[in-house]
Amino acid sequence: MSAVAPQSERRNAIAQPALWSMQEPIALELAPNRVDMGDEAWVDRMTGFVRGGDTLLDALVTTVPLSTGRRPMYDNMVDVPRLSGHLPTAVVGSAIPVISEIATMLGDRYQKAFTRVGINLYRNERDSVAWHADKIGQVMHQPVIGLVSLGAARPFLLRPLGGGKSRKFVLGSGDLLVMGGNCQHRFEHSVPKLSHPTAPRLSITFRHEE
Ligand SMILES: O=C(O)CCC(=O)C(=O)O
Repeated sequence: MSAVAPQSERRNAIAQPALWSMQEPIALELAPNRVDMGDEAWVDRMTGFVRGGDTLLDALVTTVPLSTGRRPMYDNMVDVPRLSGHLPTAVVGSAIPVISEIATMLGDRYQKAFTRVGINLYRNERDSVAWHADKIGQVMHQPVIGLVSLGAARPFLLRPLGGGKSRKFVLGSGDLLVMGGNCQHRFEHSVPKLSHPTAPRLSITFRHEE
């Protein structure tokens, strides 16, 4: 990761949230629908899982240090065009309790300990993440990765590793998407750039230990 983006830059990336959604963030009862991707891979989806998404987005952006990640591309290291960070355990446990509530709900449902929480901020339509499979798929058999999307709706794409027809999941604010089974072994995912102006979007990722 490169230098942490100053808080003013992170705050400026956030549009003024609509007043109606400035409520205390809560997670509803977890009741996702499963999409069978084939090849023993699946995606669970629940729209509107988190309420008060703008408040949560604002709290995360102002609390968590964010920086530009780097990844190898061909022979070079390149910036990933988004800001990312990890939530320290103390923040997960106390300052933003809904995060630990979600981790517990996911843990109960998928029988894993979701101890690793990260966030990714897509400041506008030019921020994105290229096709990739999660690195934990290289060391874990059938990892489960949960993500909650906040802010502007963005497409989240999944396609067979190395290319092929992609499947689009449009994630709106408060929506949950969980990848499991062989997803990290047989598929890759991306959040593409958009060609029209787009407000900020933040994803919260939940990963577990073996
Ligand atoms: O932001 C997202 O929805 C995707 C996050 C992701 O792919 C990652 O962090 O590996």
